[in-house]
Amino acid sequence: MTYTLFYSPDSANVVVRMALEEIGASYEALEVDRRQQAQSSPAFLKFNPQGLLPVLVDPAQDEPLFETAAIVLHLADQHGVLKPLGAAARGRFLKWLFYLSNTLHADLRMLFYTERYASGPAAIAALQTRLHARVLGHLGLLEAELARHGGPWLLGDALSVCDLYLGACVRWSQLYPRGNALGAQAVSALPRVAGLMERLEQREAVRRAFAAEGIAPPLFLGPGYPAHAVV
Ligand SMILES: N[C@@H](CCC(=O)N[C@@H](CS)C(=O)NCC(=O)O)C(=O)O
Repeated sequence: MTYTLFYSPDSANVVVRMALEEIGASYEALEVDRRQQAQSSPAFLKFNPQGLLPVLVDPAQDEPLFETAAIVLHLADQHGVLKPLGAAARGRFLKWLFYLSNTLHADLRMLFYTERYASGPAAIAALQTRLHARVLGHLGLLEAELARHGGPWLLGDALSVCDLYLGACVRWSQLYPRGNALGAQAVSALPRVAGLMERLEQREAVRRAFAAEGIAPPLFLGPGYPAHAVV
């Protein structure tokens, strides 16, 4: 059984790709050229009517999957890995996965595409300032959660898809929007989040996922831009 992942370098697909690599699942990756707006083409809209990456095709499912959190939750459930195994931890897993998706990633998206939410340079700059503060608040909350239980991963002892999702968000927050990203010092000021990033960076599967998208280390702390990313 082989999955198909639609991707563009350094887009949200990298969260799914890290999960696929960690699982050791068989998948093929098809690039959607965002420089040509291919994510809005009729052919791609059949897979995701939102015109957003990622999309994962699981041949065992009746429709293609979109939404990063839904895809990685599906993979974790199908393979029984990258999630807490005890029934009592299911709620904790879901709440943090949804927090990353609905709060941290949602605010990052608004920061990356501010021109879709505000008109004119002054309004855009003002909204970006508010969003910087919000993203820092979210990262501070995650730092406090890691301090509360002692880590090393967001859900405690074991790596989960939440850590992969958080890693991508922390990476992007230092890179995008180009010219007005948060900056690496915002992350290095959070020692527990930064420590989690260092642990992620050491993982072979994580490095393979980024290498497949043409992205070299450092991946999470002071990262650089890929050759042709359009986030
Ligand atoms: N809520 C979506 C957001 C995905 C998303 O923001 N994808 C971006 C790339 S990181 C995208 O496809 N952007 C193209 C566009 O907005 O035109 C998810 O979690 O999958």
